[in-house]
Amino acid sequence: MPASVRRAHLALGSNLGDRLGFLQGAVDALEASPGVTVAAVSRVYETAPVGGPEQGPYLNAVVAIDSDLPPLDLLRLAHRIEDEAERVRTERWGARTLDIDVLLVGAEQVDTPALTVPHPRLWERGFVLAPLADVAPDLVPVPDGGWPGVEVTDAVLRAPSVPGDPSAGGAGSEEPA
Ligand code: A4P
Ligand code: MG
Repeated sequence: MPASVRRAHLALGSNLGDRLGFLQGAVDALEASPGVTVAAVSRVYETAPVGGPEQGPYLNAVVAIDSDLPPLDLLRLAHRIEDEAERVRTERWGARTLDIDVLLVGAEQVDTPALTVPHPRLWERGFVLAPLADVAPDLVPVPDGGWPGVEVTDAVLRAPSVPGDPSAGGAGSEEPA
């Protein structure tokens, strides 16, 4: 029996270089990955950095995908896409061009040194919860006033496979042409 397709959620973050370009590159790379369908893409948030050394603000987003890939394969895919982003723009040490975290893979639970799913810091981070609430509103109650340090932007990530994506120009678009 083939492995079943289920919904997974990946977090994207960038605070170096062409931040929006790196997030779009991640969406494009996911679209192009065999066995992966992009189902929804959140709005783009500008967020104050949490933890780590002093660094610039992030752009964060969440992508919902449908895939039959096991969680570890999704992590490997995430790392491959991160590596490609870093190859495009080799920056000095410090903040990263692209971070992709595996937040949720259906109802699966993984607890190994290489991978923990659900992501262990998922529920405490506004920069993850705000975009996750866009694509999975049933999972995330939005607090009054939103999350501190998290601001929605006007930027839009294109995902041609997503119904209603204005950039796709297909049926279901909510925007006039
Ligand atoms: N790993 C284990 N579980 C997972 C998972 N569910 N998803 C392991 C992804 N990776 C997972 O991650 C380090 C190792 O975690 C991986 O090799 C993998 O085997 P990494 O992405 O290489 O390094 P990192 O991201 O610097 O470390 P870490 O601990 O994952 O940090 P976080 O939690 O990702 O936080 N502030 C704002 N505003 N926006 C951000 O996006 N991101 C971070 C990074 C900190 N502050 C931020 C943001
Ligand atoms: Mg990470």
